[in-house]
Amino acid sequence: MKTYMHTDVHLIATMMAGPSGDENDTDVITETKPKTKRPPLYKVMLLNDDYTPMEFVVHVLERFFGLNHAQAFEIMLTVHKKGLAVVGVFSHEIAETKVAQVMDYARRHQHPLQCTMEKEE
Ligand code: TYC
Repeated sequence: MKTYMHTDVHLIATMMAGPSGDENDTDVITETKPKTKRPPLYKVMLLNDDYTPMEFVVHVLERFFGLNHAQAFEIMLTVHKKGLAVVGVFSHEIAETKVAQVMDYARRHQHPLQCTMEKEE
């Protein structure tokens, strides 16, 4: 189980030289500031191929990515024309699940459709 809590430690040192002539007092104050960091996000991408039917890709986008038919058709066409497209951005665990679901569904239907994930910059 990963956590994304980071802590910065700032050190503040003050040399005290009072009128007493005491030059040796040293106060050291340590402040810790908890810093929350958002977990990394992952792009899930669909890759083009020459064999998977367009209607199957549209169905996959509706079924696993919650897109309506028009959105799904548009993204399918982008993949078809450009070679690939980002179909969603998720946490590592959700992205892995989406990729596995799509790959398994395509395999069961004997289509070579490929789905991959990549860490967002
Ligand atoms: N290029 C495929 C065809 O012409 C359609 C297709 C689109 C396949 C998107 C994969 O991710 C894909 N039948």
